[in-house]
Amino acid sequence: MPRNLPASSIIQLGRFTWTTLWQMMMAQLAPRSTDGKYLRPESAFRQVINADSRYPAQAGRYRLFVGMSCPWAHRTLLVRALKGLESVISVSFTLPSPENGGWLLATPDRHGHRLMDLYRSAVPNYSGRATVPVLWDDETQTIVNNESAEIIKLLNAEFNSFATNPELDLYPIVGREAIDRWNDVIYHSINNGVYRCGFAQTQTAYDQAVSELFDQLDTSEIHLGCNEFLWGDRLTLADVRLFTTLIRFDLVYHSLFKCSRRRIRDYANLSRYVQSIYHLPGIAETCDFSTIQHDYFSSLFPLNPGNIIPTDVDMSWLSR
Ligand SMILES: N[C@@H](CCC(=O)N[C@@H](CS)C(=O)NCC(=O)O)C(=O)O
Repeated sequence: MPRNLPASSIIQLGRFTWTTLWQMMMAQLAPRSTDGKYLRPESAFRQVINADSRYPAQAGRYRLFVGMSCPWAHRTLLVRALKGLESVISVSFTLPSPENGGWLLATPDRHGHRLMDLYRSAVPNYSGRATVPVLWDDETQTIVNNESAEIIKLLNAEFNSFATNPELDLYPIVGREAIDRWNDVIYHSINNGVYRCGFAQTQTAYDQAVSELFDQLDTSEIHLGCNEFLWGDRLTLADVRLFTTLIRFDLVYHSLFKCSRRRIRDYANLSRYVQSIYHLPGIAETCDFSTIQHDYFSSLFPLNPGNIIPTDVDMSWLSR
Protein backbone atom coordinates (compact mmCIF):
# COMPACT_ATOMS: atom_id res chain seq x y z
CA MET A 1 0.00 0.00 0.00
CA PRO A 2 1.45 3.44 -0.92
CA ARG A 3 2.77 5.21 2.16
CA ASN A 4 1.31 8.55 1.16
CA LEU A 5 -2.26 7.33 0.67
CA PRO A 6 -4.48 10.05 2.15
CA ALA A 7 -6.13 9.03 5.44
CA SER A 8 -9.62 9.58 4.07
CA SER A 9 -9.03 7.02 1.28
CA ILE A 10 -7.85 4.49 3.81
CA ILE A 11 -10.94 5.10 5.84
CA GLN A 12 -13.16 4.77 2.76
CA LEU A 13 -11.47 1.55 1.72
CA GLY A 14 -11.64 0.19 5.27
CA ARG A 15 -15.29 1.12 5.58
CA PHE A 16 -16.20 -0.49 2.26
CA THR A 17 -14.24 -3.69 2.99
CA TRP A 18 -15.49 -3.98 6.54
CA THR A 19 -19.14 -3.26 5.63
CA THR A 20 -19.06 -5.87 2.86
CA LEU A 21 -17.49 -8.46 5.15
CA TRP A 22 -19.81 -7.50 8.02
CA GLN A 23 -22.88 -8.01 5.82
CA MET A 24 -21.56 -11.40 4.69
CA MET A 25 -20.88 -12.51 8.26
CA MET A 26 -24.18 -11.17 9.57
CA ALA A 27 -26.03 -13.03 6.82
CA GLN A 28 -24.48 -16.23 8.18
CA LEU A 29 -24.98 -15.36 11.87
CA ALA A 30 -28.45 -13.89 11.58
CA PRO A 31 -30.78 -14.61 8.64
CA ARG A 32 -32.56 -11.37 7.67
CA SER A 33 -35.53 -10.06 5.76
CA THR A 34 -35.00 -7.76 2.79
CA ASP A 35 -35.43 -4.74 5.08
CA GLY A 36 -32.73 -5.90 7.51
CA LYS A 37 -34.85 -7.47 10.26
CA TYR A 38 -33.51 -10.55 12.05
CA LEU A 39 -35.49 -13.75 11.25
CA ARG A 40 -34.99 -16.60 13.71
CA PRO A 41 -34.97 -20.03 11.99
CA GLU A 42 -37.59 -22.65 13.03
CA SER A 43 -36.45 -25.54 15.22
CA ALA A 44 -36.35 -28.86 13.32
CA PHE A 45 -36.90 -31.58 15.97
CA ARG A 46 -40.34 -31.50 17.53
CA GLN A 47 -41.05 -34.95 19.02
CA VAL A 48 -42.80 -35.36 22.36
CA ILE A 49 -42.28 -37.43 25.47
CA ASN A 50 -45.33 -39.29 26.74
CA ALA A 51 -46.58 -42.78 27.50
CA ASP A 52 -47.97 -43.27 23.96
CA SER A 53 -44.97 -42.01 22.04
CA ARG A 54 -41.66 -43.62 21.01
CA TYR A 55 -40.26 -41.64 23.90
CA PRO A 56 -41.88 -42.57 27.23
CA ALA A 57 -40.74 -40.75 30.38
CA GLN A 58 -38.02 -42.72 32.18
CA ALA A 59 -35.45 -41.75 34.77
CA GLY A 60 -31.89 -41.63 33.45
CA ARG A 61 -32.83 -42.02 29.78
CA TYR A 62 -32.79 -38.41 28.54
CA ARG A 63 -30.12 -35.75 28.50
CA LEU A 64 -30.06 -32.02 27.86
CA PHE A 65 -27.27 -30.45 25.83
CA VAL A 66 -26.92 -26.85 26.97
CA GLY A 67 -24.55 -23.90 26.72
CA MET A 68 -24.53 -21.91 29.97
CA SER A 69 -24.65 -18.58 28.15
CA CYS A 70 -27.70 -19.44 26.02
CA PRO A 71 -31.03 -18.03 27.28
CA TRP A 72 -33.07 -20.66 25.40
CA ALA A 73 -31.08 -23.51 26.96
CA HIS A 74 -31.29 -21.75 30.34
CA ARG A 75 -35.08 -22.17 30.26
CA THR A 76 -34.63 -25.95 30.36
CA LEU A 77 -32.14 -25.79 33.26
CA LEU A 78 -34.57 -23.64 35.23
CA VAL A 79 -37.48 -26.04 34.83
CA ARG A 80 -35.21 -29.01 35.58
CA ALA A 81 -34.15 -27.29 38.83
CA LEU A 82 -37.63 -26.08 39.81
CA LYS A 83 -39.18 -29.53 39.28
CA GLY A 84 -36.29 -31.31 40.99
CA LEU A 85 -35.26 -33.39 37.99
CA GLU A 86 -31.49 -33.18 38.51
CA SER A 87 -31.09 -36.91 39.11
CA VAL A 88 -33.58 -37.86 36.35
CA ILE A 89 -32.36 -35.84 33.36
CA SER A 90 -28.63 -35.44 32.89
CA VAL A 91 -26.89 -32.42 31.41
CA SER A 92 -24.03 -32.24 28.91
CA PHE A 93 -22.38 -28.91 28.26
CA THR A 94 -21.46 -27.22 25.03
CA LEU A 95 -18.91 -24.45 24.56
CA PRO A 96 -18.83 -21.82 21.82
CA SER A 97 -16.31 -22.60 19.10
CA PRO A 98 -13.75 -19.81 18.81
CA GLU A 99 -13.49 -20.40 15.04
CA ASN A 100 -16.97 -20.17 13.59
CA GLY A 101 -19.43 -19.36 16.34
CA GLY A 102 -20.95 -22.88 16.41
CA TRP A 103 -21.02 -25.09 19.52
CA LEU A 104 -18.50 -27.73 20.58
CA LEU A 105 -19.24 -30.58 23.00
CA ALA A 106 -17.40 -29.91 26.27
CA THR A 107 -16.84 -33.65 26.49
CA PRO A 108 -16.48 -35.04 22.95
CA ASP A 109 -18.25 -38.38 22.63
CA ARG A 110 -18.50 -41.07 19.99
CA HIS A 111 -20.56 -38.74 17.82
CA GLY A 112 -17.68 -36.28 17.46
CA HIS A 113 -16.63 -33.03 19.04
CA ARG A 114 -19.04 -30.54 17.44
CA LEU A 115 -22.71 -30.16 18.30
CA MET A 116 -23.30 -30.44 14.55
CA ASP A 117 -21.80 -33.98 14.72
CA LEU A 118 -24.52 -34.87 17.22
CA TYR A 119 -27.21 -33.44 14.94
CA ARG A 120 -25.77 -35.34 11.96
CA SER A 121 -25.68 -38.56 13.96
CA ALA A 122 -29.44 -38.11 14.42
CA VAL A 123 -30.09 -37.02 10.81
CA PRO A 124 -27.08 -37.66 8.53
CA ASN A 125 -27.94 -35.00 5.92
CA TYR A 126 -29.01 -32.39 8.49
CA SER A 127 -28.35 -28.95 7.05
CA GLY A 128 -30.11 -26.65 9.54
CA ARG A 129 -28.48 -24.92 12.48
CA ALA A 130 -27.07 -26.90 15.39
CA THR A 131 -28.64 -25.07 18.31
CA VAL A 132 -28.93 -25.64 22.05
CA PRO A 133 -30.91 -26.77 23.92
CA VAL A 134 -31.16 -30.33 22.65
CA LEU A 135 -33.25 -32.95 24.41
CA TRP A 136 -31.40 -36.15 23.59
CA ASP A 137 -32.50 -39.78 24.03
CA ASP A 138 -29.58 -41.94 25.20
CA GLU A 139 -31.52 -45.11 24.40
CA THR A 140 -32.28 -44.54 20.72
CA GLN A 141 -29.32 -42.12 20.37
CA THR A 142 -31.32 -39.42 18.74
CA ILE A 143 -32.65 -35.91 19.20
CA VAL A 144 -36.17 -35.82 20.61
CA ASN A 145 -36.70 -32.07 20.53
CA ASN A 146 -34.61 -28.91 20.05
CA GLU A 147 -37.24 -26.27 20.74
CA SER A 148 -36.92 -24.84 24.24
CA ALA A 149 -40.56 -23.69 24.38
CA GLU A 150 -41.63 -27.32 23.94
CA ILE A 151 -38.90 -28.95 26.03
CA ILE A 152 -39.92 -26.93 29.10
CA LYS A 153 -43.53 -28.07 28.74
CA LEU A 154 -42.34 -31.70 28.55
CA LEU A 155 -40.15 -31.29 31.63
CA ASN A 156 -43.00 -29.64 33.50
CA ALA A 157 -45.60 -32.31 32.77
CA GLU A 158 -44.12 -35.67 31.81
CA PHE A 159 -41.62 -36.57 34.54
CA ASN A 160 -43.80 -36.07 37.62
CA SER A 161 -43.40 -39.67 38.82
CA PHE A 162 -39.66 -39.04 39.19
CA ALA A 163 -39.59 -35.34 40.15
CA THR A 164 -38.93 -34.19 43.70
CA ASN A 165 -41.43 -31.33 43.15
CA PRO A 166 -44.22 -33.06 41.18
CA GLU A 167 -46.89 -30.80 42.68
CA LEU A 168 -45.34 -27.69 41.08
CA ASP A 169 -47.26 -27.09 37.84
CA LEU A 170 -45.72 -24.27 35.83
CA TYR A 171 -48.35 -24.48 33.11
CA PRO A 172 -51.70 -24.96 34.91
CA ILE A 173 -54.69 -25.54 32.64
CA VAL A 174 -56.67 -22.68 34.19
CA GLY A 175 -53.91 -20.19 33.41
CA ARG A 176 -52.90 -21.38 29.95
CA GLU A 177 -54.68 -18.71 27.97
CA ALA A 178 -53.11 -15.90 29.99
CA ILE A 179 -49.70 -17.60 30.10
CA ASP A 180 -49.71 -18.12 26.31
CA ARG A 181 -50.62 -14.47 25.81
CA TRP A 182 -47.65 -13.40 27.92
CA ASN A 183 -45.42 -15.89 26.09
CA ASP A 184 -46.34 -14.41 22.71
CA VAL A 185 -45.63 -10.80 23.59
CA ILE A 186 -42.55 -11.61 25.62
CA TYR A 187 -41.10 -13.80 22.88
CA HIS A 188 -41.60 -11.23 20.16
CA SER A 189 -40.58 -8.09 22.01
CA ILE A 190 -38.20 -9.29 24.72
CA ASN A 191 -36.73 -12.82 24.28
CA ASN A 192 -36.30 -12.51 20.54
CA GLY A 193 -36.60 -8.74 20.83
CA VAL A 194 -33.09 -8.31 22.25
CA TYR A 195 -31.76 -10.38 19.34
CA ARG A 196 -33.79 -8.26 16.91
CA CYS A 197 -31.95 -5.24 18.34
CA GLY A 198 -28.50 -6.83 18.32
CA PHE A 199 -28.81 -8.55 14.95
CA ALA A 200 -30.61 -5.70 13.15
CA GLN A 201 -28.84 -4.86 9.93
CA THR A 202 -30.48 -1.49 9.25
CA GLN A 203 -31.20 1.53 11.44
CA THR A 204 -34.95 1.20 10.79
CA ALA A 205 -35.00 -2.47 11.87
CA TYR A 206 -33.06 -1.57 15.03
CA ASP A 207 -35.27 1.44 15.86
CA GLN A 208 -38.41 -0.66 15.60
CA ALA A 209 -36.99 -3.54 17.68
CA VAL A 210 -35.64 -1.30 20.43
CA SER A 211 -38.86 0.65 20.78
CA GLU A 212 -40.95 -2.57 20.95
CA LEU A 213 -38.51 -3.98 23.52
CA PHE A 214 -38.69 -1.03 25.90
CA ASP A 215 -42.46 -0.61 25.44
CA GLN A 216 -42.92 -4.21 26.55
CA LEU A 217 -40.46 -3.82 29.45
CA ASP A 218 -42.46 -0.76 30.57
CA THR A 219 -45.74 -2.72 30.33
CA SER A 220 -44.25 -5.60 32.33
CA GLU A 221 -42.88 -3.14 34.91
CA ILE A 222 -46.36 -1.71 35.50
CA HIS A 223 -47.93 -5.18 35.66
CA LEU A 224 -45.35 -6.36 38.20
CA GLY A 225 -46.13 -3.33 40.38
CA CYS A 226 -49.27 -5.15 41.56
CA ASN A 227 -48.48 -8.79 40.73
CA GLU A 228 -45.69 -10.92 42.12
CA PHE A 229 -45.33 -12.84 38.87
CA LEU A 230 -46.76 -12.46 35.36
CA TRP A 231 -49.74 -14.64 36.21
CA GLY A 232 -50.70 -13.20 39.60
CA ASP A 233 -48.90 -14.80 42.52
CA ARG A 234 -47.96 -18.05 40.75
CA LEU A 235 -44.66 -18.72 39.04
CA THR A 236 -45.27 -20.13 35.54
CA LEU A 237 -43.45 -20.95 32.33
CA ALA A 238 -43.99 -17.34 31.24
CA ASP A 239 -41.75 -16.23 34.14
CA VAL A 240 -39.14 -18.84 33.26
CA ARG A 241 -39.06 -17.45 29.73
CA LEU A 242 -38.88 -13.82 30.83
CA PHE A 243 -36.26 -14.42 33.53
CA THR A 244 -33.62 -15.89 31.21
CA THR A 245 -33.57 -12.73 29.10
CA LEU A 246 -33.73 -10.32 32.04
CA ILE A 247 -30.85 -11.95 33.91
CA ARG A 248 -28.60 -11.45 30.83
CA PHE A 249 -29.82 -7.95 30.10
CA ASP A 250 -27.45 -5.77 32.13
CA LEU A 251 -24.56 -8.15 31.45
CA VAL A 252 -24.70 -8.31 27.67
CA TYR A 253 -27.81 -7.06 25.88
CA HIS A 254 -27.58 -3.54 27.28
CA SER A 255 -24.16 -2.99 25.68
CA LEU A 256 -23.47 -5.67 23.04
CA PHE A 257 -27.00 -5.67 21.55
CA LYS A 258 -27.45 -1.89 21.99
CA CYS A 259 -30.49 -2.31 24.27
CA SER A 260 -29.18 0.78 25.92
CA ARG A 261 -32.16 2.89 27.00
CA ARG A 262 -32.26 1.41 30.49
CA ARG A 263 -30.91 -1.52 32.50
CA ILE A 264 -33.05 -3.97 34.46
CA ARG A 265 -31.58 -2.66 37.72
CA ASP A 266 -33.15 0.72 36.84
CA TYR A 267 -36.68 -0.75 36.98
CA ALA A 268 -37.98 -1.09 40.55
CA ASN A 269 -40.44 -3.92 39.87
CA LEU A 270 -38.57 -5.85 37.19
CA SER A 271 -35.43 -5.89 39.32
CA ARG A 272 -37.40 -7.06 42.39
CA TYR A 273 -38.97 -9.77 40.19
CA VAL A 274 -35.60 -10.99 38.84
CA GLN A 275 -34.20 -11.01 42.38
CA SER A 276 -37.05 -13.09 43.72
CA ILE A 277 -36.74 -15.74 41.00
CA TYR A 278 -32.94 -15.74 41.29
CA HIS A 279 -33.25 -16.63 44.99
CA LEU A 280 -35.56 -19.61 44.48
CA PRO A 281 -33.80 -22.89 45.39
CA GLY A 282 -31.47 -24.15 42.66
CA ILE A 283 -31.78 -21.11 40.37
CA ALA A 284 -28.61 -19.14 41.21
CA GLU A 285 -26.56 -22.25 40.34
CA THR A 286 -27.90 -22.06 36.77
CA CYS A 287 -26.73 -18.44 36.31
CA ASP A 288 -23.07 -18.24 35.38
CA PHE A 289 -22.43 -14.51 34.88
CA SER A 290 -18.82 -14.66 33.77
CA THR A 291 -19.52 -17.38 31.17
CA ILE A 292 -22.52 -15.44 29.88
CA GLN A 293 -20.42 -12.32 29.41
CA HIS A 294 -17.42 -14.13 28.01
CA ASP A 295 -19.38 -16.28 25.51
CA TYR A 296 -21.46 -13.49 24.03
CA PHE A 297 -18.60 -11.04 23.66
CA SER A 298 -16.12 -13.58 22.33
CA SER A 299 -18.28 -15.64 20.00
CA LEU A 300 -20.38 -13.04 18.17
CA PHE A 301 -17.40 -11.80 16.16
CA PRO A 302 -19.29 -9.46 13.77
CA LEU A 303 -20.70 -7.60 16.78
CA ASN A 304 -17.39 -7.39 18.67
CA PRO A 305 -14.53 -7.78 16.19
CA GLY A 306 -11.89 -6.47 18.60
CA ASN A 307 -12.80 -9.38 20.91
CA ILE A 308 -12.50 -7.21 24.00
CA ILE A 309 -14.50 -8.57 26.93
CA PRO A 310 -15.87 -5.74 29.07
CA THR A 311 -15.09 -5.44 32.73
CA ASP A 312 -17.44 -7.22 35.15
CA VAL A 313 -20.92 -5.72 35.34
CA ASP A 314 -22.10 -4.99 38.88
CA MET A 315 -24.81 -7.55 39.59
CA SER A 316 -24.83 -6.99 43.37
CA TRP A 317 -28.37 -5.54 43.04
CA LEU A 318 -29.50 -9.16 42.88
CA SER A 319 -28.57 -9.72 46.50
CA ARG A 320 -30.19 -6.58 47.95
N1 LIG B 1 -35.69 -22.06 18.89
C1 LIG B 1 -34.58 -22.43 19.62
C2 LIG B 1 -33.49 -21.36 19.53
C3 LIG B 1 -32.23 -21.80 20.23
C4 LIG B 1 -31.03 -20.94 19.83
O1 LIG B 1 -31.11 -20.04 18.98
N2 LIG B 1 -29.89 -21.22 20.48
C5 LIG B 1 -28.67 -20.52 20.10
C6 LIG B 1 -27.79 -20.25 21.31
S1 LIG B 1 -28.38 -18.98 22.35
C7 LIG B 1 -27.82 -21.41 19.22
O2 LIG B 1 -27.58 -22.54 19.57
N3 LIG B 1 -27.33 -20.87 18.12
C8 LIG B 1 -26.42 -21.55 17.23
C9 LIG B 1 -26.75 -21.25 15.79
O3 LIG B 1 -27.73 -20.59 15.51
O4 LIG B 1 -25.98 -21.73 14.94
C10 LIG B 1 -35.03 -22.68 21.05
O5 LIG B 1 -35.68 -21.81 21.64
O6 LIG B 1 -34.78 -23.75 21.54
